[in-house]
Amino acid sequence: MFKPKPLKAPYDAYAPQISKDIMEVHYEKHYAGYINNLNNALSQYPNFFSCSISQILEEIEEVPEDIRTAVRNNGGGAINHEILWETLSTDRTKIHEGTLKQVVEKNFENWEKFIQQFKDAALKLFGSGWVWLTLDPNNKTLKILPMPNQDSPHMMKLFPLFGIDVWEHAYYLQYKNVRKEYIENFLKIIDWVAVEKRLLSVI
Ligand code: MN3
Repeated sequence: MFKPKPLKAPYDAYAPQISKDIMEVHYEKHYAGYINNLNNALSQYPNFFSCSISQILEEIEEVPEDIRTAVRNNGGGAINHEILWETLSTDRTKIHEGTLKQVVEKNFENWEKFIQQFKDAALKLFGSGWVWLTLDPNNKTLKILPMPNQDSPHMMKLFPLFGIDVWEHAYYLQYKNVRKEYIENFLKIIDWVAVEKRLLSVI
């Protein structure tokens, strides 16, 4: 069985960028629900519990057809939020000067261009989904990747470094329909040190 991963800080620690109410509902209802539904689906095929969620998603075609959609949606929902909890900061870290910045500059020319492209993609994504910064482990290139629903970059054998959740549940309680303001504020509380740690784990 998969267990929910804890947040790094209390629900109110991410305000004012993300309100306590959003963090609480997002964690306790949405995220916990994905974990629960994933466990329920996999309980018919308990061998999968010896794999990590990312391994299961990388080989999603190996998952029996009767539970594949449930695993895709809820396994994606589980791991996507785990990456979010890992890469959100309560201490307002600055852009890191090390490897992450160098790799971003190599792929996007400069940090500002990367941020602008990321914001544009997050604003443009239609409906529910996420926009990710991914690393291709084969050629070590970065890509800004919009994905619908809870689809995970792991399904495309890409490694997600961090992402923004643009489902309305992630911002509507606080920002209503003003997704642009949510995106701006969200980017102020990314833990770039944690993002760099993820990068260093695969390069
Ligand atoms: Mn969400």
